[in-house]
Amino acid sequence: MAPATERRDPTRRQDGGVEIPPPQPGAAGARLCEAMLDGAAQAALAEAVRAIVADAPLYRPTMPKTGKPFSVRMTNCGPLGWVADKAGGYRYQATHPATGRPWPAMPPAVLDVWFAATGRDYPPEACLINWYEPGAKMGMHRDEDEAAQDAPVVSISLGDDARFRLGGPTRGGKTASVILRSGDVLVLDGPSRRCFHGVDRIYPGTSTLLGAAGRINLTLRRVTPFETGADAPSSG
Ligand code: MD3
Ligand code: FE
Repeated sequence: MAPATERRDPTRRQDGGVEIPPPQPGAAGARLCEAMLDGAAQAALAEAVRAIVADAPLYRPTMPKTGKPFSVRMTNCGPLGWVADKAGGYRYQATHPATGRPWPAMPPAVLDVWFAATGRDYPPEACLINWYEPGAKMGMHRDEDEAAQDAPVVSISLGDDARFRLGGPTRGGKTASVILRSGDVLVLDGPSRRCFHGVDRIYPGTSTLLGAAGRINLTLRRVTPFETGADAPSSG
């Protein structure tokens, strides 16, 4: 495994997946890799998430202006984590907002999924871990706190099914809804990376993976553009 700060030889080609039919112009490039992770891989990832949560506990973010709490609880792993609170707004930072400690490392299996699913040779910097209990949802939004808007985003689903919705580059208009199941990997590349999206609901009891109703989503993102050219770090 190459260190997460270095480029990797992209010998593992991207896992194909199936494109989600774009619901609007400007929404192309969303690919669903169904069952990319088998049961054993899902169980191993769930265990890795438990270890991360033991070190970096789930917390409930709040909206910047209103202070309204999210229904989803969150934590992160990797060099950077996405956090949100009324006082500081939406941002990336290297430490947990409650413990002040650095985020735990990204598990190698998570990096494997990124490289296999994207075909890119640079690593993600942030892995946001979302915990949906029954009734939790995520309203339509864009991921726009990353300078690296041209890098793909990868989402890994574990546990109960969820209804995911993809819109277009501006708010409103037609959407496509897709059920995300445990072991599915969703890749947002190209124009879809900048599109509105959300999670309407989860379906409690559709998976036994987690031993309780609920869903975990891992969202892998590049935050800062990876340097190219003569000054780029080289592996080996
Ligand atoms: C489409 N999470 O954390 S992941 C998020 O299932 C987020 O927890 C949802 O949206 C979840 O920001 C959806 C799939 C996803 C992630 C990023 C995207 C879809 C995306 C960025 C652009 C377009
Ligand atoms: Fe998002």
